[in-house]
Amino acid sequence: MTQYFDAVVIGAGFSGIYMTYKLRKEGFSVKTFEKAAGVGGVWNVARYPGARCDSDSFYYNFMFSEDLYKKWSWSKRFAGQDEILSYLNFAADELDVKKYMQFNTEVKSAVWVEEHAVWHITTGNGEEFTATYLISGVGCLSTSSIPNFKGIENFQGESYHTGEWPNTTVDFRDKRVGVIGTGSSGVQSIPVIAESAKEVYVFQRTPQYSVPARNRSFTKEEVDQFKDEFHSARSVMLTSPSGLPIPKPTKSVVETPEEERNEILEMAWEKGGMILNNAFNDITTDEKSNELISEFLRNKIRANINKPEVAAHLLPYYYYATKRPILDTNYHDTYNQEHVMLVNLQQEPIEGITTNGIQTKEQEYPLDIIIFATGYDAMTGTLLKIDIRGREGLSLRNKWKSGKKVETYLGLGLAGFPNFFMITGPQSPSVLTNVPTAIEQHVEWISDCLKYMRDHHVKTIEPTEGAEREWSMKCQEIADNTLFTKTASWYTGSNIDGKSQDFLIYLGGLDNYRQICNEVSQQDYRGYAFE
Ligand code: N01
Repeated sequence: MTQYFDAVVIGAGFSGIYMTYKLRKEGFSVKTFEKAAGVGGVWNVARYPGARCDSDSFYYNFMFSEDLYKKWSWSKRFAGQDEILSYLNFAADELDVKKYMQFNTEVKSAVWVEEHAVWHITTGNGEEFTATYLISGVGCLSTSSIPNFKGIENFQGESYHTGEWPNTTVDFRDKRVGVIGTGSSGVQSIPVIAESAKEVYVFQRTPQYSVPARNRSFTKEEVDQFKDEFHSARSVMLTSPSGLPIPKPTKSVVETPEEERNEILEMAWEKGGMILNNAFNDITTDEKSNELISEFLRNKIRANINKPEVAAHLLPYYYYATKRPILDTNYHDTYNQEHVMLVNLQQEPIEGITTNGIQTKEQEYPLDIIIFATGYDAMTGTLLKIDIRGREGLSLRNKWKSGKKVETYLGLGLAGFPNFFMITGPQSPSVLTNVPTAIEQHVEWISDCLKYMRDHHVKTIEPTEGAEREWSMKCQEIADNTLFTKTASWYTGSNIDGKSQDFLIYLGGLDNYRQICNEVSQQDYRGYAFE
């Protein structure tokens, strides 16, 4: 017999854990499906060497509960993957949600059944469920992407994608290792791999700006201080555009006198973390401002690399921060080591993968291990792996198919898909904020919406097409007034062949977004249709 739940949640990362807890607390029955063997989402699978979060650990956690917050003590300024995974297990146990979760279960399809106003959900295990509400907590970066290199299947050595790292130790000793990709994953893993590998070849298509993380262990006094400052930090997080306890920047780069600007930049560089890219208000909107910061960062690279001919290949040229800002630990210094070689793919593109290694236009690089740090089919990729069908059989794959604009309402809902909600969906602030803060806002909004529906005997809720179009245009308009759309990145979908080129993140800031969502619910869910 098909089991019924009020809500089915997909994914047991930050989103799924909090959503499950909230729904149970409000008295809804819930089943949460997770493909992996446990909670953690991306932190359960991106176990590559050096994997670490680049939001300060005491803010990269749940903050809806002071009690929960104070029970956990982070060991370092930026927590590693293993510590974050332990934290998420701790949080799921404290909130007692694992009993509502079914692991090792991939949701394959979800079909809206008009007659009964329920979602019919099928899993990879062949089980079937029905639910009034379907809630996606699949994450923004959970579908790995490996480019379609010619001959990839012929490679005789080991190969790994950073986002699907095995749960065992990969031994780099005496190995020739090739890393393709220099985004956050490549930049974090390359210095760690270089510690033990015999030779490391970095296949770089786009050189990257990077700021030192300046990671370090916390003292007991610092840990206590974070806990004491819970309320003051949280109140800034709830009103800042980034969701971090960093107030809205007020200074323009170009309008700040050179001496003062350099002082601010040097201070931000020394403190490390995301301070630098949050120090001014026009880094991603004004070309001159952006160039001043970009050149500051290029000069740091020039100063860091012993060989000017290598430094020349490492100098980025795109607008700083229009790809995801990167924090590193000894990334650029790594190129000063004799056994670390940079291969500039702008000069010698990859032609294919051979049995023996990587073949570029210039030569074959023999390798024992290839690491694909080549990123993700972000924002939409994971949802599109599930066959989701709304009213009259409307398929999400068709709604968002290549060549069509991706449209959502608030990044939360979709016209034609009743009672379907997305946590950090496309066109919400998500990845351009501190993600757990964005997740908490969405989970609370969705939970309030379901309570409203229950209290008002509403059977279905669904965005109108007009509201969806308006929101999507608004997101694109905001993005078009920035430098973000001038750079090819996973924000724009350009890293995936054939994907439509839309800017998939709301850039108006989490503070404004929160206010808009609150107005929508206060105005009886403006932009939604009820039945
Ligand atoms: O992936 P990416 P990532 N040939 O897409 C290159 C989050 N994250 O896994 O720039 C050769 O950023 C590609 O080159 P180019 C974070 O939000 C967070 O590193 O397209 N190269 C690029 O260098 C991050 O932004 C953390 O020219 C190819 C790289 O592969 C997001 O995840 C840690 C290629 C992909 O970089 C994704 O980061 C890790 C090809 N055909 C991840 N195709 C932290 O919290 C792609 N590339 C610290």
